[in-house]
Amino acid sequence: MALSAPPYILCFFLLFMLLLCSSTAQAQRNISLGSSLTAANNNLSSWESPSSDFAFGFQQIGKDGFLLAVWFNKIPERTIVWSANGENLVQEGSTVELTKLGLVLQDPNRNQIWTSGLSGTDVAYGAMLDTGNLVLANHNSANLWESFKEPTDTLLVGQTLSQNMTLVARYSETNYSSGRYHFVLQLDGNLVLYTRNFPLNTSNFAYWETNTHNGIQLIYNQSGYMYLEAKNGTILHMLSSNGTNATQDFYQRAILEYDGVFRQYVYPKTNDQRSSGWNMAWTQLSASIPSNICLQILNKIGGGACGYNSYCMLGSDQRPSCHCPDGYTFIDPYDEMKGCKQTFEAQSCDVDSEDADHFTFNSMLNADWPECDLEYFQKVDENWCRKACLGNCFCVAAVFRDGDCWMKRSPLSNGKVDPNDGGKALIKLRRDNSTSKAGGIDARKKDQSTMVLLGSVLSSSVFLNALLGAAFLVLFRFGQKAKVIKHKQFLPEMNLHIFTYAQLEAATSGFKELLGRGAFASVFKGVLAFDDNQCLVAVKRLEHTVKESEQEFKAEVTAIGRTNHKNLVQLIGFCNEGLHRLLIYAYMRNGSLSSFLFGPSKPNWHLRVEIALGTARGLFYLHEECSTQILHCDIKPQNILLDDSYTARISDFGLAKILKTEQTRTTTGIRGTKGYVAPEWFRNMPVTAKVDVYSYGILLLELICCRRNVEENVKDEAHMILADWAYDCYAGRELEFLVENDNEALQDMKKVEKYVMIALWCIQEDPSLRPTMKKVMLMLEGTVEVSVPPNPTSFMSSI
Ligand SMILES: *[C@@H]1O[C@H](CO)[C@@H](O)[C@H](O)[C@H]1NC(C)=O
Ligand SMILES: *[C@@H]1O[C@H](CO)[C@@H](O)[C@H](O)[C@H]1NC(C)=O
Ligand SMILES: *[C@@H]1O[C@H](CO)[C@@H](O)[C@H](O)[C@H]1NC(C)=O
Ligand SMILES: CC(=O)N[C@H]1CO[C@H](CO)[C@@H](O)[C@@H]1O
Repeated sequence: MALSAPPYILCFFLLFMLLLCSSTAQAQRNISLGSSLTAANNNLSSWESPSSDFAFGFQQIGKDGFLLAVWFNKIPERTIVWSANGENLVQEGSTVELTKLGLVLQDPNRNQIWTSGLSGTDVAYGAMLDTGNLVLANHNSANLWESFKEPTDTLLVGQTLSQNMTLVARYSETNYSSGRYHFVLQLDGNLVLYTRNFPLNTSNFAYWETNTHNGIQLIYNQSGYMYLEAKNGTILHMLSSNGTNATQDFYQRAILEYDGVFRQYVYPKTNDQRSSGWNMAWTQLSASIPSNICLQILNKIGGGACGYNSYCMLGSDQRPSCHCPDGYTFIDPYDEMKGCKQTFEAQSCDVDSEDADHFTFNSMLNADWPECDLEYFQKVDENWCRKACLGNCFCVAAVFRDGDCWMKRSPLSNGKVDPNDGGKALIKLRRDNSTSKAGGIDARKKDQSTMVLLGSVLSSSVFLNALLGAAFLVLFRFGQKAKVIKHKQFLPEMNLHIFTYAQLEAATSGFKELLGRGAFASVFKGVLAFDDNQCLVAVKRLEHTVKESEQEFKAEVTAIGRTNHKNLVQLIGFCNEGLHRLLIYAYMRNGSLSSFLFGPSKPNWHLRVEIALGTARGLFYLHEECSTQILHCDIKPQNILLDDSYTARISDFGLAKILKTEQTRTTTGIRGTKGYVAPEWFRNMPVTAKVDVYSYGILLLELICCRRNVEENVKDEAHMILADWAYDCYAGRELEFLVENDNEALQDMKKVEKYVMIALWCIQEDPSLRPTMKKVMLMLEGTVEVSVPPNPTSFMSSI
């Protein structure tokens, strides 16, 4: 009968069967005994919840191995909400099996790595529920084990944290082993955030608590509210006050993040809103717990939220980030919470040493390192404080505030920047830029390895032969093949890599994602793989039409490659192949200052001050501290990039100079951008470093006022050119107008005035009246007084 049926009916029948099968598969979510999953590179098998919102299985963590986990399954971001073996990732071929004894995770050699731990009980089946709870049940459908009862760092809607249960922060964003913080509902009814006595699993220092005595459970209810409840059901403490993000429209989670902050996130379920990703749920950002961890962790023992010799600062996104003061670098750039190390040799304590003369200070406003005081003096002035610290070989920094002087000992701890503190920290630095003795030896060792490496690849490359100049021998570390490049060599110091055009073409997927385009170059996003690491880069492709000499390109690359400053974008390498000229820079996640400053969410005043300072420091470095002076010639917000911690990093420096020779010969070839260009470009006057000072002045005004120098849509025509308006406001003593509606700036009018004055000095038409970048920097930092600036245009009228 079936045979005689027309073929299409057969097809329908098969299709129907298929649909039936898949729909029963949808409903049949019981995981039966003996089921197993295997960790494999390209095999995404998992056990999904009926709605597919959650799944359980293996997730690959970089090249480190596999994590047995539960995750949000329908969103592109991998968001893990529970994991079994964060401390102990397993390799490909490992399996998890559901047995009568529960879930058992085995490595490829059948060693047991983890088990859900149910001795002697009879598991009948398991299920991944739509709530995100993974359960194991017996024949009576009674839950014997639930992932909700053994949380890692995340709570989901419907999950409760009962007494004695703990959330442990992971070590870093991508390292799932236990980190430095935990969150516990204690048996005494108090809900507490602790620093962990890493690597031990004990509590160290409580940095937030509800101070309750009868809390019985922390509830995350269906409306997205989170609160601590007493036995009789009364709410003792509300953790999240905003439950408007209904669970039917939003995915939700609350997590103790690796930075020690407990945050609640929501993610829209509908596709059209997807692009926004996970957002903080609490409308008041201050509702993250604690609101500013930088100020909260203050313990006599330990380094604080960011480790020793570093400081913690809240970014404009209200997230804490760790930074090293000038003269210090991260011990491990991949683990910024590990603290910083000095890059120079410490001051000698020998009696007749004149070492003190070799030290100076960099000042940092609002910074402090409490809990490491060496000495304390009152009723002194800043100069006295500086001298006292210079004269004490144990003093590594001093904090000066209103006549009080605290000398600080090494290592600095609990570092923070808090605009409410006021005062300034003076960081002691070795004046000459020589690094420590140890560093010197390291450098020599590296040079030797460079030469060996060089020798081995030399014969194969024409370009390398061209670089035979002795200077290049010590400057470059060659790695024609990616394999040769170790990731350590890839990071901070001046290690330029040479790439082939093909490598860069692959890294950018054929120059697909354009980040920006200028007159002479286009910039593309790319990914470079080095050993185990993937690294985002910005690849700048110079246009073929600009054909400067080979020699000059190399000289410039050398000059840029030699630069190393935290306020410059780091050049990683280059490609010089036929007509192809490309420069490879570190990728800056937070984009350009332009989009930030003129975008919808403006940076706060204190961050703008930091950016102004950082940019000034970077320019000062280019002008005065590099072996060859580098003029930027195109300072503007588009060329100031912001790194992960919103530190200003100047980009495009030196490149302007590469293009210079050809461009300056033509009278119309003004380099730079309208509105930021110094007048001497138009006037047949010598072009010096002062052109950058001019552009910086304009940038500084834009930073102060959060608006562009030229704004055509303004109510009052007199406000169209910011530089003119700013001078009018200054002369008329009505600077408040410049920072209207900016409460933070309005409360800091003294600094606003000082910064406007500095900017007015910078934009003097007469280049000789403009200060050097060094002086600008010292004025911004407050080391040098700012005198009354003349009208910037008075020079023009005298010509
Ligand atoms: C799962 O298995 C249990 C016990 O065998 C059974 O009672 C339950 O109905 C099953 N659930 C589904 C969705 O099949
Ligand atoms: C995660 O961090 C811990 C603690 O520093 C470290 O021991 C472990 O090797 C790291 N794991 C991975 C996969 O990097
Ligand atoms: C969740 O808790 C809040 C605050 O107590 C309450 O107003 C709301 O009705 C609760 N929602 C549910 C679904 O229980
Ligand atoms: C040791 C060292 O690198 N010293 C350099 C410090 O910077 C000046 C320029 O600012 C150079 O001239 C020194 O060679």
